[in-house]
Amino acid sequence: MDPFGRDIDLESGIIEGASEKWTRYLSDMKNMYQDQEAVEEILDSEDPLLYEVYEISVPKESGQLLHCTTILYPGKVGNEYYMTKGHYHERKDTAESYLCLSGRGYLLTQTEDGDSDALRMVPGRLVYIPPYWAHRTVNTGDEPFVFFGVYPGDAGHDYGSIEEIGFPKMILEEDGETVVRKNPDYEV
Ligand code: S6P
Ligand code: ZN
Repeated sequence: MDPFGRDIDLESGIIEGASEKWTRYLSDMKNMYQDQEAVEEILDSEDPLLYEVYEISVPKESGQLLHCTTILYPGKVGNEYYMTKGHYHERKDTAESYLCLSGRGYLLTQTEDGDSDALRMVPGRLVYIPPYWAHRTVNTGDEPFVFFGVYPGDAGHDYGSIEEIGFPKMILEEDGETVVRKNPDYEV
């Protein structure tokens, strides 16, 4: 393959040109929110789009780098903000960097040993996800939360354990404030 360039709109996160795009709706991750009554109530009337991911197409091979933007929309399910599903990389020894382009939110991380963290993300802030750390993002603002990510081509995604146990920390709105709370349902 030859070197190439792509244009990324730093506000909207849209990548022009030959990129792949995929989307996730509330129905795709309805069991991952704590307030299941709130989930059912929303799904009775609509199935909101939670986020879109644009990915620049390169071979998913060792030595390549994948580049993507995520556009995570604002909203809540009960008092829990819209979030991504979250994953480990299938090849667990692969890292990832996120650069926040617009909006605001949090990066939640965890390891299989039970370590966890919550890092704030604002435009211009880079967060680094070392190998072996699962990662999820949360939109705590009123605007789309947009970030750019770079990770190894052969990293892959492992959603399995996150779908079952979630993350140790959750980001909630309480009395108009954004708070980081321990996930009461989290068990290793
Ligand atoms: C890929 C990278 C992001 C996420 C995206 C959606 O390694 O971390 O592109 O895929 O933010 O999150 P998720 O957890 O649904 O893949
Ligand atoms: Zn990742």
